[in-house]
Order: sequence, then structure tokens, then C-alpha cells
Amino acid sequence: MLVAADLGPAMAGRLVAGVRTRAPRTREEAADALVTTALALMSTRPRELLYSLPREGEGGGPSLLLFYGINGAGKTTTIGKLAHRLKHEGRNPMIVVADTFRAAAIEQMAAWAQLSGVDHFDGRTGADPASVVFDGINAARSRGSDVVLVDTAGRLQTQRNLLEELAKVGRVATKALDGAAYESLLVIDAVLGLTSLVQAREFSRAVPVTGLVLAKLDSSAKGGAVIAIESELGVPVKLAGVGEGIDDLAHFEPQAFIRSLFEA
Ligand SMILES: Nc1nc2c(ncn2[C@@H]2O[C@H](COP(=O)(O)OP(=O)(O)OP(=O)(O)O)[C@@H](O)[C@H]2O)c(=O)[nH]1
Ligand SMILES: [Mg+2]
Repeated sequence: MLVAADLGPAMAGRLVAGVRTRAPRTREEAADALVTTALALMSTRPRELLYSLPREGEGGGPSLLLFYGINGAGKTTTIGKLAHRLKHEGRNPMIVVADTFRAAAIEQMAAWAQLSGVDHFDGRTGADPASVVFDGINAARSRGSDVVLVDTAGRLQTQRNLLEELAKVGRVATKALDGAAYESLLVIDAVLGLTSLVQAREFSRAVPVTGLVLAKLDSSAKGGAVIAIESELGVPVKLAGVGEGIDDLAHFEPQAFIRSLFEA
């Protein structure tokens, strides 16, 4: 069941070995042992997004969340949902559309922004995404936005030049934020199974990943690969996508998630 839930044979083997050492006598005890074993391998870092923590230092410019991942993973949809949630929480979010590559990307993100009445800053198609992010952060400052969500173009983990482009976006963001820390979020498509472990590995070589978004958890895929990813990268899943609608964004609950892996 663990292999079928996309944990991969290596991680499944480690978990089963962990359960055995706890010598459970009933199915319930085995389930508890599995949760304990898996939790011990997952990230111990906070699962809250950084914007909810107080900003250090003076000036207190906007918090930034940068989203990236492979094509179609669910970046734009996640940003649309999160912007809506932030607005609901009384924040003043702004979306920066740094996907200057795909046709209609700006329109797609703008449609989400309009749905929840959130401000957006768009790059021109073909513009350098890093300069769009720089200008976008400055626009957020002058408009008094407190959280900036950056949408980037989808890219494969094998596209070296596009990974370098992403690294540049990160460097420019650091500069525009006067060195303040920001969230660098890799969006993972649960449907893709264990291949996302390879993606996560390659993306993390190019940019410092601070968190994961697990999209499409409402599909039949269980998303178990994130256990291997958390274990290897040490970064936590901070958000889960559970549908295509504006409210379909959930907090990631590791215990419930682990139990769902061995539910039929
Ligand atoms: N069922 C389900 N579908 C989702 C979820 N998140 C995104 N999708 C769908 O996945 C598809 C791709 O989503 P996008 O948000 O456009 O993905 P993207 O990563 O921005 O794609 P590119 O910009 O083309 O790289 C869309 O049809 C979304 O509706 C989710 O949590 N559940
Ligand atoms: Mg997109």
C-alpha cells in the first residue's frame, strides 16, 4: 500500500522496518507505529507560511512568497486561492505575474485576482521575470501591500537555463526586499507520483526551497512522495490543494496525511 501511495520502495522499506522494531500487536498499533515512524522522518520545520510571522528589522516591507514548479503543477491556481484567503484574513495581498512566457498566463492570473478583488502587477510577455519581480515588489511597497505572491512560468527540472533564470529571480527578490527572508515554494503535483522527488532534488540545487505546496491532493493520487521529499530536503509541505475552486486550499496535517496513505 505504501508503494502504491507513491512513497517509493526505499521509503516504504524504511517505514516498514520502523514499524517492525515497535512490534505492534494489532492493526491499530501498527497504524500508530507507522505514523510515529513517518513523522520522525518528515521535516520538523514550522508548517506556517512566513508571512504570518513578524518581520524582523526596520522598514517592515512586504512579505514575499515565490511559487515555482513544473508546467501545470498548480502554481497559478494555488496563488489564486491563497490570495483569496489572505484578503479574507484582512491582509492586503498583491499578485506579481512573473510568468512572462506562456501565452495567456497573465490573463489567467488576472482572472483569479479579480475573483477575490486582489491587486495584481503584470509583466509584459517576453519580459525578464527577475525585473518584473523587482518592479512588482517596489509597486507593492508604494501601494501598501503587505504580502506579495509571485507567479512564475512552469519549467522542467532538466531545463538548466530556466533554473538559472529562477535563481536570478530569487537573488533579485532578496535585493528588492533588502535582504529579508521570503518563502520560496515548490509546487508539486500529487498526480505525478515519485517523479516529483527528482524534481524537488533538482529545483533545490538551483534555488533554496523553503516549503512545498502539494497540489491536486483531491485526485486519486495519495501524494506519498512528499514523505521522501521532506525526508531528503528537510523542508515541509506548507499548503495542500484539494480542488480547483477558490476555497480548495488546506493546511497540511501530517498525521492525517500519513493515515490517508494506508486507507483503501
Ligand atoms: N483537482 C485539482 N486540480 C487542480 C488543483 N490545483 C490546480 N489544479 C488544476 O491543474 C491545472 C493546472 O493548474 P495551474 O494553476 O494553471 O498550473 P500552473 O502550475 O500555474 O501551470 P503553468 O503556469 O502552465 O506551468 C488546472 O486545470 C487547475 O484547475 C488542485 O488542487 N486540485
Ligand atoms: Mg501558471
